[in-house]
Amino acid sequence: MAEERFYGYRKPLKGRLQVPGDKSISHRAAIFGAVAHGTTTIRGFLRGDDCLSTLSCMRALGADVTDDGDLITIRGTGFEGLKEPESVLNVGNSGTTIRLLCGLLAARPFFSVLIGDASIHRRPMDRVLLPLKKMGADIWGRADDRYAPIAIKGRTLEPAVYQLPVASAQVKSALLLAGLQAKGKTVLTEPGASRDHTERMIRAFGGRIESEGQAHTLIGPQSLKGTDIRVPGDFSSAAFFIVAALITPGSKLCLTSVGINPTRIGMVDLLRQMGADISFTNEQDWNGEPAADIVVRYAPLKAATVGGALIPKLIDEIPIIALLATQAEGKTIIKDAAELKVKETNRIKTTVNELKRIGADIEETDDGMIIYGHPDQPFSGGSADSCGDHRIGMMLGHRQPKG
Ligand code: SPQ
Repeated sequence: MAEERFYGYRKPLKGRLQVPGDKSISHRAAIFGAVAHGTTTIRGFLRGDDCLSTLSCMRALGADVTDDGDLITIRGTGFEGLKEPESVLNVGNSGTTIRLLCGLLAARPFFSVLIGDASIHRRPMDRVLLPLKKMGADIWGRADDRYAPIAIKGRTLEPAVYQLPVASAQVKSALLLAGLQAKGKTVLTEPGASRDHTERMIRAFGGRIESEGQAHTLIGPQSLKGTDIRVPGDFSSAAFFIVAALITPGSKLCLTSVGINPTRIGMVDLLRQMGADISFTNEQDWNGEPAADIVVRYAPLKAATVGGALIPKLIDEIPIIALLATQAEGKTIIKDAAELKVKETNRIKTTVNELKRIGADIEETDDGMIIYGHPDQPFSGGSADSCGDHRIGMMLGHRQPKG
């Protein structure tokens, strides 16, 4: 009975809803719109702080951006139209912004400095700075290039032939943005498939890039052409509602026009393995990005083990998957997820600690966590802290005390 459960909502969740636009795609649309020639319009842009930071950095670099509250219009002047910013570029809390801008600005012939908030200044930047230096970039970071602030004296770069040590869309995208401006063939190889929004967006803006398995090849320099972008709903936002429905008996939700890019929806494969009833209808193509309505119904779930190649495809969903696993019968193991340690917080620690504080049976491991699901045992309750991390805050928001 719904009212006897501690986790989940008291009443079944029923209806249709649209989640906000995809964060990763919004960042890229703002950057590519500014460096393309001609007009780009963006519908469905995510007006969260992170993407607004990207937009404000692009404005500071000279991009002509107007926002009527619905449609964003960028009149792009090509890579060569960007100009030296008058002040430091502040990315706020956005790792995507700082890393992608490193790649973009390393090839522009001017000086720029990138800063962010305290969390950004603790996140590793050497993963981007080292390969950019191999391309010839004059780029420096605090503590032997490990952290921001970052200073860049832009110059002509060599193309990259680089094997990424970890699957990272931000590293890949930074190097692709640099490679698009360098003369010759850039070839990047990843150990696993990270999200491919940059590759799709290069094509949407008339650029050329080949992907074969985990190898991505482009020949620079390239000139891009402005286009009309529709940003689908963010699967990572939809994930919170999917879990809310899955843990609340009697629920059925339809989440409309959500991005279902295969590199982003590893969680759907996992949920099906756990016994979830989840399906896609009304499939569409939005500028090369697949989108669909997602229909999800409550179902009792069983534990699963997740690791390997699936991890990059559900990395941002792991906190909410951990919560879900507390309500799935048996022992769920999440492994090969050490990358979680270098997100806005160490998401292995924050997920485990905060769920433990309210009574979950969960333990930390070196590269993930183990969750013992007890669907029939209420949590003890208590207070928990998002630790300033949006994905932890949203996960904890599902907690609804009994009584
Ligand atoms: O921008 P930020 O803060 O790094 O965003 C996060 C998030 O959870 O909001 C990570 F903290 O998502 C990353 C994601 O984990 C966004 C992203 C992208 O848009 O390219 C790629 C992923 O990171 P990675 O490790 O693949 O580079």
